[in-house]
Amino acid sequence: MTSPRQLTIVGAGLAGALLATLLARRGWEVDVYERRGDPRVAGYAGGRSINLALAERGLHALRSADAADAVMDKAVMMRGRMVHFADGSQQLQRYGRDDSEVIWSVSRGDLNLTLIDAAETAGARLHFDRRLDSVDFSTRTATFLGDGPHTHVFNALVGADGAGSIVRQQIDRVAPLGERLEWLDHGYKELEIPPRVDGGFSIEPHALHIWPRGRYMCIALPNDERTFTVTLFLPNKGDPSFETVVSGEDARGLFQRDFADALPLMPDLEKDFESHPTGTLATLYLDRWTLDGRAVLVGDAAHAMVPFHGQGMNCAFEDCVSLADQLDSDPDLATAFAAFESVRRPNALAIQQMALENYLEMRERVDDADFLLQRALERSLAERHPDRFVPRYAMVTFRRIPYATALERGRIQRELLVEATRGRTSLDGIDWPWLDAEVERQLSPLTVSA
Ligand code: FAD
Ligand code: E0Q
Repeated sequence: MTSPRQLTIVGAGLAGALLATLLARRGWEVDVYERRGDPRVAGYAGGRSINLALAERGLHALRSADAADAVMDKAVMMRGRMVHFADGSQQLQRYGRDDSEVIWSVSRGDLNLTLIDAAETAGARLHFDRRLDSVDFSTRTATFLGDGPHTHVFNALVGADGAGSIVRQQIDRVAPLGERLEWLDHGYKELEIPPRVDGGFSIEPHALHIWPRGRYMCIALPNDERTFTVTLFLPNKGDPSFETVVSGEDARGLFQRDFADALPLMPDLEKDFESHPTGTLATLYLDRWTLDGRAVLVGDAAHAMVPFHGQGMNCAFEDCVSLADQLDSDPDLATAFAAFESVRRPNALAIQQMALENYLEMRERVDDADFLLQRALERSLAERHPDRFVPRYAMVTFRRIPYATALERGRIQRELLVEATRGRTSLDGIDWPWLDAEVERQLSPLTVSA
């Protein structure tokens, strides 16, 4: 069966705008409906300069849409985590082997603008100020609200409308998706470090700064305009939590005690803390992502995750490339959607799990002696067996092997690291012959392209 090459995408966010570009460039007729106004007219409605870490998976997807150069023009390189310890000392923990293995801080607003431009240039039709309200799947009619209701008859609907997806809600009414939302009992608040008086960055620009404090933490990512966006992650209950840290004055007290080196860099802490909303965090699990050939979910709409691996957007972009490839190779939409779901769902589940694990690692292990010893051994093994022993972080961040493979190989590697360092405080006396043999026995070589 051959379906017409026509799609309607709901959401011109990161995934929606990229998918529209990829498909329009391949000759698909694409309509995109977005709740917000056109950011090129009204300014980006996200408002403040919020940034994201872009890694190899996302960058690869941008390259395949010819959008990488425009994005990389304003990206700030981050070589590693700059850990700010409680005693005020700092340490740069490199992410990769050298400057070929780094991640990039990009502005969400600029990135979204670039992708919206790319989608339009490629021939997609964009409709702003159109919020999806309801869908009648029997007549393939979608109703959008803007200046009054607008109905649109679609061939197939792509839900790229984020974690609170209305497409998902509407599919679920006619064919339950088995939705499970697991809330994290932590929230976040975005704050800012302005430039120094001379206009420069006030802390090291080429790093993702992190202040790990056990049950909570702060991070800061650089912006092209010399500011940093700081994100405070705190539990929702207990002490300290968003229950006890309520006013700007409370926030100052917390920073005074726990993030003392950051406090003098944040003149607007009180105002930012009180005026910015507290964000919530959750993982979304679905049993299905599709409604036969009529609808499919991508990105956060299908698999929202906690942000602690910096992979939500990267994963969403990978979804877009995968879906565009399936649509190109299979003329039947139902088959293409089903193939997309079966390839991507296990991988989304794997990165969701790794993102949850990374929160624990970030907030309570990066300053722990056992962890640092395991990391030292990990580096040695990666050097001894560059084709077999690739640290899990690197498999997720610098490679494009399936997330599920990274999770599985990471589990094997972790067991080896724990076993080999048990009861030790240094790498002296490590049983290298045993370890090398185990690596060769348990970890097959990864191909260069992966
Ligand atoms: P969104 O970007 O949410 O886009 C959805 C779009 O749909 C929006 O434009 C919205 O206006 C529109 N929309 C919603 N409802 C409707 C409707 N009814 N009708 C029409 N349009 C609608 N990921 C990374 O890769 N790296 C990071 O460093 C990173 N850091 C993060 C930090 C935080 C604090 C958070 C919360 C997330 C972070 N992420 C990160 C994850 C990333 O933000 C998401 O995974 C990504 O935005 C998902 O893209 P999306 O297009 O699926 O959804
Ligand atoms: C990255 C890059 C929001 C956020 C984004 C990130 C990362 C972290 C901690 C957070 C993970 C890491 N990380 O440093 O291990 O690599 O994107 Cl909190």
